[in-house]
Amino acid sequence: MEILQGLQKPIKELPSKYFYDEVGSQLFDRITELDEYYLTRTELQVMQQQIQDIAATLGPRCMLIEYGSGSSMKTPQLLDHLEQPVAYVPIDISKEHLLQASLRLSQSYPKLEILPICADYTSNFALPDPTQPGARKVAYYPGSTIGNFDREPARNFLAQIAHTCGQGGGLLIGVDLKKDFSILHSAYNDQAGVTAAFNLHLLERLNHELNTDFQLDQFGHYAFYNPAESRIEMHLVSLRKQQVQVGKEKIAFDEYESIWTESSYKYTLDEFGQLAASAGFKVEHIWLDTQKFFSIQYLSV
Ligand code: AVI
Repeated sequence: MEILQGLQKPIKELPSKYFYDEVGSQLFDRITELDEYYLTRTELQVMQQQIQDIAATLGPRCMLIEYGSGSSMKTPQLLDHLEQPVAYVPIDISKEHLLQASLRLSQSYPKLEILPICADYTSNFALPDPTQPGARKVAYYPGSTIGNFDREPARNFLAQIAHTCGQGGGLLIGVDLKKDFSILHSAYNDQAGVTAAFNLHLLERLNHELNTDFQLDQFGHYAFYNPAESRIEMHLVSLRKQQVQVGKEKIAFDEYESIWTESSYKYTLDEFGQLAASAGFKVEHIWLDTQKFFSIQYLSV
């Protein structure tokens, strides 16, 4: 339904959350290893270099709530340095990843209470109570995934996190920053074509899971930085005039008409500070790499 509605809009669009099936997630993992895709590498470097300070800022006895935890690959680094963490709450839509990760972590951290939640993390899920009462709630949202939200949804989502964590709680978040457009452009137009494959895979997924007949070689990957809107826009452009069957409907494409598949907003530190403030957070601490490409920020409620 959401898919059909998106394709019937005057400017066609598909929600970027549909990228992440098994193959899409593997393609994304490959993106994170690309030379051009500085985000993951830089966030990891900042995290490694500043981990003592980050852990000290988060403080003792917190309940760590990870939004979109996936395989919880980044979590041990944090858990290893936190002082007496009380509980870890991974939230992810993929049950398999969630349970595998929870099992793995429970073996490595036998004293830590692990309370997985299988849910769309933007939905209104109920937070479980840890056995030990009185822990401060600290949310963890790495990867600059906040950049994939439009402005108003980003504010609403951050406000929801602030509400979940409550007074005394906080959010540790990775935020990609504005920079030279050519660096941004390369990050979403890699030489090896992995980002193009990731984008096109969305159509392949629709063909498999819905009744659609997109011809993959009749669409092209197109990503560019839109400075007026401070975002990378990713599109799939129809290479000819064509019709695509979507269930019982036929969707008509003009030559060069596009489907908007993703936005990735880039912020200055001031802009993100304003967004955080409008959602009820105060920026307590910012950690940066030497080139100021990427920030890790601790926001308090
Ligand atoms: C998940 N997210 C932060 C990625 C980004 O950079 O916006 C998704 C992505 N799209 C293309 N390349 C990576």
